[in-house]
Amino acid sequence: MKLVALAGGVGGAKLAHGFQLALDNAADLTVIGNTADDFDLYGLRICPDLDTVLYTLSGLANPATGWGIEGDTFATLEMVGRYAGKPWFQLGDRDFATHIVRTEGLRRGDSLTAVTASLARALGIVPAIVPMSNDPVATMVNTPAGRLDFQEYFVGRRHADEVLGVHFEGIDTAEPSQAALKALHTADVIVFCPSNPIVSIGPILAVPGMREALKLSPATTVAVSPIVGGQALKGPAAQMLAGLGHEVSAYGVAAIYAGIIDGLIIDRVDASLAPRIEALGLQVHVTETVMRSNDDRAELARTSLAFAQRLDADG
Ligand code: FO1
Repeated sequence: MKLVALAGGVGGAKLAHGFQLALDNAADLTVIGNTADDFDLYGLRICPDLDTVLYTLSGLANPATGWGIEGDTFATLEMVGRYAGKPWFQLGDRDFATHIVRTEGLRRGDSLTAVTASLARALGIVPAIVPMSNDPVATMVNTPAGRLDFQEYFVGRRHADEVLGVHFEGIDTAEPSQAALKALHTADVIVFCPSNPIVSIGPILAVPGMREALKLSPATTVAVSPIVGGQALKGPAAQMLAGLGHEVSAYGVAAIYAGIIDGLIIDRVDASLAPRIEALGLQVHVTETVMRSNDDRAELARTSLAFAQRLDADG
């Protein structure tokens, strides 16, 4: 059973970890990661979403934040701060190593796919972690304060600005990575992890050719709603959905994904939304979706797979 998970930030990485725990053979899992959050800082290429998956699947992630490395120290950043002013983006010493090695690989001419695979191998990760594209794509957020780079909006200004629009710079000329296309082509099940539908899953779907690859894939495709009880479990998904005119609910997520997925997993607290979601032509499964422990991650992973397999069997 070949499984592809589309993942953005922390929620996506947690469910990807659940699949790694739940599958008999973790090599059957490919995680396609969002790279539109990527940016350059201090001359280094930072890929926060790929790194969150790398650290989570290797057991290195900081459980308090979900991103960065547990127990990391910040001596390098402290020194950088003495030279270049107060840092606004927290990069730990060990995390810096990832960015240094990645940047060196990219400068050498290796693709982001190759560099990411090499980092994953070094960390002992069995599933494939592949970028949506090898080409740079940058999420830009339109706010009343003007157009902001994603990390400036998200981290620098703590996603406090109203979101008037979002666009993905470079997306028109970006190509999907061959690794992502191949994984979609051979997948039995595709899962959209509970990541922000606008800025985490949105860029992956916006890469030209990606929607077609999803449509052509023989896989059953299900998503897990990142909106529970009208709120995002983490991050600015709720404000973004509202700002862009979507309903802030699992129904709003369903409406965005309708036509691309076969089914949506929603939380028990949202059970009453099921009939409206079904009216969009989607199957619905209601379960606990909040992942507080590794057991929760594995359980949600097993539930997602069983749901997809049931939809497949129902034809
Ligand atoms: N998120 C923050 O809120 N503040 C940070 O200082 C921060 C640093 C950081 C460093 C490395 C990394 O891989 C991720 C980091 N993140 C930080 C998370 C990241 O910016 C966001 O979670 C994603 O871009 C949204 O998916």
